[in-house]
This record gives sequence, structure tokens and C-alpha cells, in this order.
Amino acid sequence: MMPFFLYASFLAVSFAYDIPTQPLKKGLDGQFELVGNTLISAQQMFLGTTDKVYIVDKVENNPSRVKSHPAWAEEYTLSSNTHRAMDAITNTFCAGGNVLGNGTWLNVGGNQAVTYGGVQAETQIGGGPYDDPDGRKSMLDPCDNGHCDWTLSSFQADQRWYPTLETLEDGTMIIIGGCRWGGYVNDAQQNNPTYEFFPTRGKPVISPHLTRTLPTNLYPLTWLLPSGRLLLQSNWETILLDYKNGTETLLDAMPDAVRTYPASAGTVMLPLTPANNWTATILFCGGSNISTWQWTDPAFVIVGQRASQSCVNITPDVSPNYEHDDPLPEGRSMANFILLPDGTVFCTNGARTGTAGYGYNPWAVGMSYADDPHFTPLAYNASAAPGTRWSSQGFSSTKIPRMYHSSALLLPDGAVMIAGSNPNADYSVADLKYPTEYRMEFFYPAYYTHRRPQPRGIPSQLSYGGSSFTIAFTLDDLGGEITNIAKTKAVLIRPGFSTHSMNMGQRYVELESTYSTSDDNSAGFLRVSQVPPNPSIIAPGPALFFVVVNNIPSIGVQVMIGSGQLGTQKVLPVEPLPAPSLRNIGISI
Ligand SMILES: *[C@@H]1O[C@H](CO)[C@@H](O)[C@H](O)[C@H]1NC(C)=O
Ligand SMILES: *[C@@H]1O[C@H](CO)[C@@H](O)[C@H](O)[C@H]1NC(C)=O
Ligand SMILES: *[C@@H]1O[C@H](CO)[C@@H](O)[C@H](O)[C@H]1NC(C)=O
Ligand SMILES: *[C@@H]1O[C@H](CO)[C@@H](O)[C@H](O)[C@H]1NC(C)=O
Ligand SMILES: *[C@@H]1O[C@H](CO)[C@@H](O)[C@H](O)[C@H]1NC(C)=O
Ligand SMILES: [Cu+2]
Repeated sequence: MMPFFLYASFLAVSFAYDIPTQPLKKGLDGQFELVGNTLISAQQMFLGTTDKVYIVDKVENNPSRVKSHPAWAEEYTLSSNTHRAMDAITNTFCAGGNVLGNGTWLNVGGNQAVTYGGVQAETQIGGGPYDDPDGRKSMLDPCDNGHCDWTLSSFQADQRWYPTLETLEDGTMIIIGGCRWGGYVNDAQQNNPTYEFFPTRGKPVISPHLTRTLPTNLYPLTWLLPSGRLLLQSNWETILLDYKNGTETLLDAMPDAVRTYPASAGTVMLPLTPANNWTATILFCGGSNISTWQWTDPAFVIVGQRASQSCVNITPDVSPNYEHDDPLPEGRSMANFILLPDGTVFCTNGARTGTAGYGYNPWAVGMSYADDPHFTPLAYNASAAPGTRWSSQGFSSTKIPRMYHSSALLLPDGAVMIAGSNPNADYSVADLKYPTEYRMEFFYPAYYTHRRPQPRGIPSQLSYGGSSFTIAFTLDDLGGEITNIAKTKAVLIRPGFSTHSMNMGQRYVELESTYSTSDDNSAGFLRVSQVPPNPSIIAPGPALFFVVVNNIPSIGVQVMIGSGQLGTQKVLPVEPLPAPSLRNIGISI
């Protein structure tokens, strides 16, 4: 019942500490490491600065306290491996989030005030055991220096539980869908089949797609496309939304399985690269083949359903049709798909049977609607030949089930942070197969322990189009092999807001580049174009900049894409790049 709005903001271009040139941890390639405990269950996570991860839970009885009530948010500092409880003010249960073009993070929507066991509180204005008033919106400034906290915004969003947020090409936010009260799936009495904007552009707009796609249209799967339209996928339906005039265009029906929550497929926009002319292809894998009527059929045993193996992709600006992609080696619900700097998609978390969500149904495992967790991650390589894209080669397994309400996030050093799992109405640890999980792991991809390139010349702000810039590499940066400059790329990654098997806003954009070398072949130079001259390819706002030499990434540094302000972004003519050459013109370093 309580829609709300939390904000967080930071200046992407200021660094309060030296960026490391090598990884923070000594983990082993392909392995998980237990790095500590979160203070709260990590239902939602995002990287606020290169050194701070913000973690948000729902209101529940976490032993960590803040302002004499349980905490349900925290700030995790990567460099010191320390945690600080934060006061998230309102009930952030199943909220959505994303980052505005000026670097301010929003956390929008959530649940009404509750008391023990997730039961609705008598009063919505605070007090009670959890003191979680109906806040609707709050604002956080997660700066590296000083004390940063969540604060309430003065803007009132419409009531939304399970909304999706996507940043638009002018750095403003579209806030889509959700329901008013909550529950396992949506229904007509509480559906909120609308979208609205922040900053507000007036009353919410009705989406026919969201009225037709009950009951599995919570957290509608949404991506801003390079054409400026949005791909929206809910239940079995897919549309293009032109939010500028409200036009919806129907595309192919989703094959094989429901991909939205609670079927919760792994989903991701594949890397946008010069080779594909920054054309967006979206990949959907797993989920569950459950018919619309089965979701609410009391005789249908959700937890016994085998999750789907099906993978499909669509290139919506080019074709309305889904194509089958290499299937998952085993069915999976609640996979997290994380874009790594080497261009692969890392797949972790989830289970072989059942779905996301929790409840008291007799067939639930404890309160979990899923069972048979996956412990071994996978990697998907979109550039590999069909039939060979999935692999778990060289990956060890975790011992920790990551069920409903777990999350995953790329870190600047290229590790993946994995936390959460809590298919329970309230904090529960005793004698449960799937308790409230605080253990936090890092996964170290294949490149992790390699000596990382330490490039010089990465700007702190990038424009759409404009002049190219040069990044310099020593022979050591190039792995001792000068010709590796020809296997070097510059990439932007926005890790996104991780929750419910999605990373809202997650995106990978490779910049156009060309290369040259010093006369004596002791140094390499990558001449890099600015962001392509189209803010719909990657919306303005902060992102990580990596250079990747022969699949080994540098440590990511935070850059601001665009003006750092909301509003129409300036688009400049693209300076053409010279042809690549291994015999250069004599820049010296
Ligand atoms: C970003 O814009 C929003 C909306 O106008 C505003 O509330 C917020 O304070 C801005 N953040 C920064 C860092 O300027
Ligand atoms: C909506 O706007 C797009 C351009 O943004 C245009 O192509 C389309 O025809 C418009 N649709 C309607 C119904 O006006
Ligand atoms: C999905 O389930 C329906 C029956 O509910 C069945 O007809 C269909 O073949 C299934 N699809 C797949 C890909 O298993
Ligand atoms: C790449 O995309 C742009 C924008 O859609 C288009 O103008 C251009 O012709 C495309 N280039 C190629 C080589 O397809
Ligand atoms: C992905 O596959 C392509 C084509 O086989 C290969 O060149 C590239 O190195 C692979 N990426 C990684 C990270 O292994
Ligand atoms: Cu949830």
C-alpha cells in the first residue's frame, strides 16, 4: 500500500581515495570466497561509488539496529570490508531502483508499514516494533567522505510494489507497473498498469500491455533501446513502448516460458559493440512454463515445477521475432546475469525447481516456493559459435543456496559480489532449509588474478560524440606482447540495481577504438571515441570504464557519461579515427 521513493546521490567525478591498480582481494580465478556477513539480507544492491555498495532489504527483524529499530539498509565499504547500518526510513520491500543522469540513485515503491512476520501494521505513520512509516520517497547521498544517509523526497509516486525503473536518454526515470498491495502474483484488483516519470510529467499513463498481462506482470522486464523506444516484456507478451506518445507495438509472444517475476528468468541486454553497430539484443534464459491460470490454482504445486532451460533472444529495433539461443545446461529460475568486462555474461544464483516468491502453502519448502538450488555458476559468450556459448569450465561451486531475494553485482575490480537469499516473511534462521542469509561471497572470474593493465589517460567524463582521446599502455600492461594492443578494447559498464534476478539499468557498451604503437614498440596506444552520438545507447549518468587487454580488464574507474545533469544531452559530431597501425607516429610516455 505504501509507494515510496528513496534517493541516493553522488558526484561520480570526484574520488576520495586512490583507485587501486590491481584487485582488492587475493581470490582464486573461477572460485567463490566467503568475505563476511552483511548486516541485513541483500534483497537489493547497487554500486554507489567505486568503493561503496549500498544494500537494501525489506523491513524485518534483522539483529542489526539503527535508531533503535532493526536496520534494513546498509553501506558496505569495499576497501575496508566494513559495514554500516543505515536508516532507509520506509519499507523498501520489493522496491525498484536505478540511477538518474546526475548520479542520484532512486529507490521507488515498496510495501506498507509492517510488524512481525510481515503483517500489516496498524498505523502507517511509524512507531510499532519496526518504526517503518509510509515514506513514499527518500534521498541518499552515498559520498565517500562524511556521513551519507537515505532521505525522503518530496515527490509522491503512485502506489507501486514491484515496479521497474529505467533511465531514459535525458537522464530522467520512467517508473513502470507494479501492484498496490503485494502478493505472490498480481491481480486485477490491485494491478497498477501505468507508468510515470521522475521528475514528474503529470499523472501516470495507462499501459494496455500491463492491463493484459496479469498475473505475471510485476517487475516488467524493461530496456531502453538505441531507437529510443522501450522493450517491455511481461507474462507471455512483448511490446515496444514509445513512451513519448504512449504508442505500444506488439512483438512476438514469448516462447517456451514465463520470464517475468516470479518465474524469474535470467535476462540481460548483450554487449553493444562497434561490431554489432550498437544494436541491442536481449537474452532471456530459464524461468518457468506456467500457464496464466496455473499461478493461482491451489492444486498446482509451484515448488515441484521444473524450471525452464530455454534461452531466447530478440533484437527489437531490427526484428519482432524471438530466436532460440543455446539452452541452459539445466533449468534455472532466479538466475542473475552479470555483464563482465571481458564481454561474457556470468550466471549465478537460483534453483532448478519452483519459482521466486514465498508463502505458507502446504507444498512450500519452509516458506520457499523454490527448491534444489544451483551451486555452480555459468558463463555465456555471445561471440562464441552456437552450441558452445554456455560453459562452467574452471568454475568451482558455492555451498550457499541463493534463493528468493538474493542478488549479484559487478565490482570495479571485476569480481562479482553475491549476497542475500531470504524466502521468508521475516528474519528467520532457526532450523530452516532456506534461512535468511547474511553470508556474502565474491566470485572471481577467469581474469581475476592476472596482472591487470594500468592504463593512463581515461577521462572522468565522456560526451556523446566529440573528440577522441588516447589511452597509453606499457608493454607490461599488454602482457609483454605489443601485438596485444590489437586485442584491446575500451568498455563502459553500468552494473545496475540488482534485485529479484534483474539488474535494472545494467548495460555494456564497447567504444569505437583504434590502436598504434611507439616506434620502439615499448608502448601501445588506444585511440578511443567518445560514447556513440546517441544517448539511448547508454543513458547519461555514472558508469565504470574498463580497458580490456586480451580479455584481461583493468580495474574499473567511475566516469560520468553526458553532462552530469538531467535534460537533453548535447550530441557532437564524431571525430573519425585513423586506421589502426602497429607502427606509430611517436607519442611517447
Ligand atoms: C538529480 O536530480 C534530481 C531531480 O531533479 C534531484 O532531486 C537531485 O538532487 C539531483 N542530484 C544531484 C546530485 O544534483
Ligand atoms: C509516436 O512517435 C513515434 C516517433 O517517436 C512515431 O514514429 C509514431 O508514429 C508515433 N505514433 C503515433 C501513434 O503518433
Ligand atoms: C509448456 O506447457 C504447455 C502445457 O501447459 C505445453 O503444451 C508446452 O509444450 C510447454 N512448452 C515447453 C517449451 O515445454
Ligand atoms: C549503424 O546504425 C546507425 C544508426 O542506426 C545507422 O545510421 C548506420 O547506417 C548503421 N551502420 C551500419 C554499418 O549498419
Ligand atoms: C568469446 O568467444 C570468442 C569467439 O570464440 C573468443 O574470441 C573470445 O575470447 C571469447 N571470450 C572469452 C572471455 O573467453
Ligand atoms: Cu520480493
